[in-house]
Amino acid sequence: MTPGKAALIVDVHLSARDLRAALEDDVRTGLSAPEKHIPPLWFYDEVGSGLFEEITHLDEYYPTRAERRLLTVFAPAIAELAGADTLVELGAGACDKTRLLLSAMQAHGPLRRYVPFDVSDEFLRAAATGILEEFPDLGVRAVVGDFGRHLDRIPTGGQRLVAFLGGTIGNLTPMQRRRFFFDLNCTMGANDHFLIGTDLVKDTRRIVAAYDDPGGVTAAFNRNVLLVINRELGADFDPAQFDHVALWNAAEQWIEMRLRARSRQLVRVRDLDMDVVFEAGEDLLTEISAKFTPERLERELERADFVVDAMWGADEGEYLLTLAHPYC
Ligand code: AVJ
Repeated sequence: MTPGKAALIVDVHLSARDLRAALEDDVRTGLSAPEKHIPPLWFYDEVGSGLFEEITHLDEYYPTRAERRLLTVFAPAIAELAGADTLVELGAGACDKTRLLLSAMQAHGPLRRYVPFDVSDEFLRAAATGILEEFPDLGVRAVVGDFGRHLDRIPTGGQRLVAFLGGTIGNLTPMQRRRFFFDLNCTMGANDHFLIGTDLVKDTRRIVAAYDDPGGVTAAFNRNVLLVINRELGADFDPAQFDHVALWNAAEQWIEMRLRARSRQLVRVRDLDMDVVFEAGEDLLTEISAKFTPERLERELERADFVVDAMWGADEGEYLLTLAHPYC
């Protein structure tokens, strides 16, 4: 470490053992449920993270580009409204978006700290190290945790901008979302701000196409969760026997990704001593990705005691950035 430069500090609240226990729980519960499901968190091993990165470059997958466009234009306005000296980033944000925010915050005022928060230890260290190289005066305090459980471990103090980008909030059910907004609000001070990126409801064909590309990258990403379960828990899924399905649930206003058994499948999960039957045509629900209207998001935030400062992107109707602060 160069003298005079800020150090990288990593707080680990989620060990490899905790993660494994969580996967065991999720597989045991999800595969024995009448409607089989597995949380989307488990897509993201090294291969899955690489496939997601590939998805963000697909012509059909518009949200990443839409969010980056908005940040490129509005990061200075966000920095000015938030007036923050600390950026907290929830979830695995692509680093180029982080840089847009950090640069704007630095140009605007006294940027001191960056707190990336993620479940993946390795990902965090790599990302945080890269940021430190570019912003050598920044104090980087990385936190390894699960935003469903460890929001209260995020360092407080100073004036913080808490960013939750990429539309990841869409992976939560309305109940989980409500709980998340409420828990987050409880950890925030009167001068902190919350920046959230959400995909918007739009032409259904366009949304479905973003989750069902003709090159099959999203299908490979979807099936990868079976390979993760095979490797981590000694299961014997044959991914080739499952079709990738992306469908729009109009009642819930979300995309569902499913893996549909092409024929009857008998799957053994060795480490859980568990045998699972998939009937032909039976689905495993692997992800929901909720889409919003600006009005609905504002209502949900207000219900969790947030006040909306500004929304960007609502006019184009493609993607939305929202800045809010706790109502005190
Ligand atoms: C990373 C959760 C925002 O829901 O659009 C992309 C994940 N799934 N293609 C999304 C994803 C299929 C993505 N998020």
